[in-house]
Amino acid sequence: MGCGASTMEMDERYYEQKRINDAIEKSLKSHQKVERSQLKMILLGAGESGKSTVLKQLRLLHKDGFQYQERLQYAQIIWVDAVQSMKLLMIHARRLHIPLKCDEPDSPFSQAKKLILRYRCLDVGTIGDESFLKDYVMKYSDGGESRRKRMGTGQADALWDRNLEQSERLLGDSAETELENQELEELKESRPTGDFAARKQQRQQLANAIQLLWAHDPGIQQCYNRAHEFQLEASTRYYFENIQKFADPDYICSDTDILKGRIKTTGITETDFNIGSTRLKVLDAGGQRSERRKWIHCFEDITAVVFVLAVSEFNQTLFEDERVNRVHEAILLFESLCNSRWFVDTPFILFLNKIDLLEEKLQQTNFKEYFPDYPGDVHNVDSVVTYLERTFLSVNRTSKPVYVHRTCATDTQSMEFVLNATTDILLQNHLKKSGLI
Ligand SMILES: Nc1nc2c(ncn2[C@@H]2O[C@H](COP(=O)(O)OP(=O)(O)OP(=O)(O)O)[C@@H](O)[C@H]2O)c(=O)[nH]1
Ligand SMILES: [Mg+2]
Repeated sequence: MGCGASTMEMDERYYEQKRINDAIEKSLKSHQKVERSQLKMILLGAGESGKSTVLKQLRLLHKDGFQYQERLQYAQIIWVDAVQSMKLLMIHARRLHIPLKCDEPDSPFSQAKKLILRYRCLDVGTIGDESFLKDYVMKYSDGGESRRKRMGTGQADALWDRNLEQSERLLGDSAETELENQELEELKESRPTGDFAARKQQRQQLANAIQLLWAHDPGIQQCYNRAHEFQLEASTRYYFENIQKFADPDYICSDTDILKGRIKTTGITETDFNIGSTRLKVLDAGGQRSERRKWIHCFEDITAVVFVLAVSEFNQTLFEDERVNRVHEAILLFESLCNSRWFVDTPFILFLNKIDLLEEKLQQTNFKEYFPDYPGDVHNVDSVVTYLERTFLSVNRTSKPVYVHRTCATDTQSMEFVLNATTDILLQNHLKKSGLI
């Protein structure tokens, strides 16, 4: 009778089905676990390479963009950076023996020069909390300049950890600090009651002066073309070309302005994103030398490293050490990170950033002067970038993949594509590691 055989068959089929169901359930559970688990991506690279700008693009793409307060703060920062940049161009023109039209007496140009040089950058009306104001004073007070450089090397930081007062005496900084403290107090006091109409008028005159010198003093343009010989903000041209809107004390920054604006990162910031069902934490680390000692504290459990290189900076030196070429420094930094024990099998994504500025620069600069073994056409952007890409990939002594993207971090449209590709890589690698694909 077939009854016994059919029971056995049914048992077998039942157990087979159960095995399959169990396997599917297990796979589903681990899939859910992976989806719920948080991926961690860290942005690394030298100072000013564009890490925070990449983070800003991620915020535009996957979060609610920028807050009102932030837009006000950037308006203030950009205005002051614009005036400061024009001052720097005048000062360095003199050092580089570039004749300036504004040095000729009794002309509208010399009036404009006086107005700009006399302007106290610590303008009333600054918005922000205590720590923002302190950074602001540090950045723009006359005494802050030398101290900022020393802090960039980490020298001042180390001493400050031990004893602030003693270190200031050692560094001969007490006068500078006193000046900064005084300026901070003045700034706080003047905040609510500044004469708004007078300030608005003063800013308008300054904006006109900057516009005049930028457009009609050939010496200023000549000096700007030699800006790689000193330290000038990367977005200076943008600030000058839009100076009238930044002069308005009521101006609220657009997304593009914020992408162009610069606030140096100190420490490491963490931002959480939800991308589909995946949670992604992005760490943005300050890139100047003094900041790098903090990096190691967050190297654990990193899903991927995004290393940002500013390819346009091949003829510039570090802010914190003007004897060191920025791209040479970045190669050494990339080599040590890529081969570090922390990231043995952590995928790296290399952003060859500031491609737009490289294009501009190669029209008038000989790349071979800075990289003598470069074999290609010195004005060919593609060839130069390929050379830099090969140089970076050649220092990877591990078997892990290094994915490469050419980027312009300030361009939202192209960054959307790059960032989607980047998060895909992250997810794929994570699934692979978890044995799910
Ligand atoms: N034109 C252009 N400017 C860029 C690009 N990427 C960044 N910048 C500008 O470069 C400046 C520095 O960028 P940040 O993102 O602050 O640099 P960072 O790497 O975070 O610098 P640290 O915080 O000091 O480590 C900003 O003014 C940006 O607007 C780019 O691809 N093209
Ligand atoms: Mg930054």
